[in-house]
Amino acid sequence: MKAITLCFVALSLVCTASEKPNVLFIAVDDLNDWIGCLGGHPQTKTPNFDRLAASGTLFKNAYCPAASCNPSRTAIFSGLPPHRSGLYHNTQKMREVLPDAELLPRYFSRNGYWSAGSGKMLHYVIDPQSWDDYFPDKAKDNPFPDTFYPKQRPVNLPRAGDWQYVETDWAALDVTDKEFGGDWSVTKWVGEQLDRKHEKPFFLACGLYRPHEPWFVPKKYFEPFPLDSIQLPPGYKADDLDDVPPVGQKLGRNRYFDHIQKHGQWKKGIQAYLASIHFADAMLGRVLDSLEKSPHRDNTIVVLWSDHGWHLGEKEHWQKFTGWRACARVPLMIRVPKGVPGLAEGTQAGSVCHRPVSLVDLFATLTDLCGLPAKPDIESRSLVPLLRDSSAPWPHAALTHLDKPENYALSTERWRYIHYQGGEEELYDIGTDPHEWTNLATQPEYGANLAEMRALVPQKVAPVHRTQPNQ
Ligand SMILES: [Ca+2]
Ligand SMILES: [Ca+2]
Repeated sequence: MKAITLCFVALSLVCTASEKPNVLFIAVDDLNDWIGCLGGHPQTKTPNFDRLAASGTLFKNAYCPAASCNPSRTAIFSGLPPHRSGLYHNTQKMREVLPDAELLPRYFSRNGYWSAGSGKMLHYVIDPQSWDDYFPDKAKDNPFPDTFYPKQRPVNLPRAGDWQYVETDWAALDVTDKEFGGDWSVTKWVGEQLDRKHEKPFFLACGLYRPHEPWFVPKKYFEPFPLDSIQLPPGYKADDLDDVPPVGQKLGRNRYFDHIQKHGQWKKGIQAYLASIHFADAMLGRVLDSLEKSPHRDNTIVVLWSDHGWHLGEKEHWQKFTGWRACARVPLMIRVPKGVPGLAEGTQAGSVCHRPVSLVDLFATLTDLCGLPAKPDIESRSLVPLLRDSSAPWPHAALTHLDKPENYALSTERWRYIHYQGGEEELYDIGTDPHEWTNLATQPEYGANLAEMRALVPQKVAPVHRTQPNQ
C-alpha cells in the first residue's frame, strides 16, 4: 500500500511539473510610489496593492524603460527598450516602428497559451494581431469599455490654452462603480475569465486605466481624503530646482503646476490622485478576490506594474516625462506559485528586493518562469535569480529614456544619474537623499561616482525612428 501511495505522489509531481502555469498580467496607468508598501504618500489607502506585494516579491527599485506611456509599454511588450527600437515618443506609432515585432501575448500564444486582455495595455490600441481575445472589442481596436463622464467639463481645473491636456481635471462623481463602468467593467470581464475552465494555460492581461487622468471616480473613493486634511507630496521642496542644470529646470518647470497653483487646485489635485489610486486599488481587489476563488488560484503567476510614475509638484513639475525618481520609479510586484518550471519553490511571501530592475525585463522573466524558449532577439534580462533570492548579486543598472536618445536616467541601487542633450548631468545618492534634493554632479568629490555611472550607459543608442524622411 505504501509503495502504491509513493508511486501516486511521484506521478502527481510529474504532472504538476509538466503543466504550464497561467499568467495574470496587471498594468496600472500612471501610478507612482503612492501605495502603502512603497511609502510614497502617508495618506494613501491601498490595502489590495499591499496584500499582493506581501504575498510575493516587491521590487523597491523598479524603473520604467521610458518616462511616458507608449515607449514604456512598447518596450515591456516587445522586450526592446527605446535605445534598441528607436521608439521614444507617445506620438510614434508602434507598428510603424516595429511592424514585425512579436509581442508578449502572441509569443505566449505561439507557445501553447490562450492570450487575452482587457483595458489599457498598449498605448490606446489593442493591436489585435497580438491577442486571441480582448474585451470589449478586438475588432474595433479600442481597449476601453464605456465609462461615465460628467456632461459639463472641465469640472475643476479651468482650461488655460491648447497646451493643456484636455483630461487634466478632477471630480468626485455621484455614481456607483457599476454606473461608472471603465475599470469596473474591465475587472468584471477579467474575473469571469479567472472563474472558468480553460483548455490551454492562459496569459490574461488586466489594464487598469486609473489613476491616469481625468481623475474622475465615484465619490466614495474621495471620502477617506477630506480636502482640509490633504498633505503635500513628501518629495516637494520649494527651491529644489536651484541646483539642477538649465535643461533640467526647463523640463521640471512645466506650465501645469503653475496653472494649478494659480487656481488654488494643488490640494484638490492631490486629493483626486489619492482617490483615483484608492479606486484602482478597489478594482485590483476585485481581480485578486476572483483569483482567490478561482480553480487557477494555485497555478497562476501574478505580475503587477505601472508604466511610469507621476509628479504632483515635486521639482515644480506636474505630469510625467522626467528622469527623476518621482516619474521613473514604478511599482512592480511578482507572485509565483510553487511548481512552475523556472522557479519550483515559488516566491516567498513578504520578499522585498532592492536591486535596480527595469520593466523591460518582464518578457524574459515570464518566459523563464513558464519554461518557454527564451526569445533571442530582445534585450530583456530574467529577474528569476532575484525572485529566488532577493539579495542575489545583480551588477546591472536600469535605464529610463526620455524623449530623445541623449536624454535618459540611469539607476543603480544607490545612485541615480541623469544626462541631457548637450552634456548636462545630475547625480543623486538615494541612499541618503531618496527625493533627489541635492545634485552632486557639480561637486568634485563625486567625480569617481559620476564616471562609474557614465560607464554603464549603453554604447549603442538608436536614433528616433522616422517612418518618413524629414518627418
Ligand atoms: Ca501611462
Ligand atoms: Ca535640488
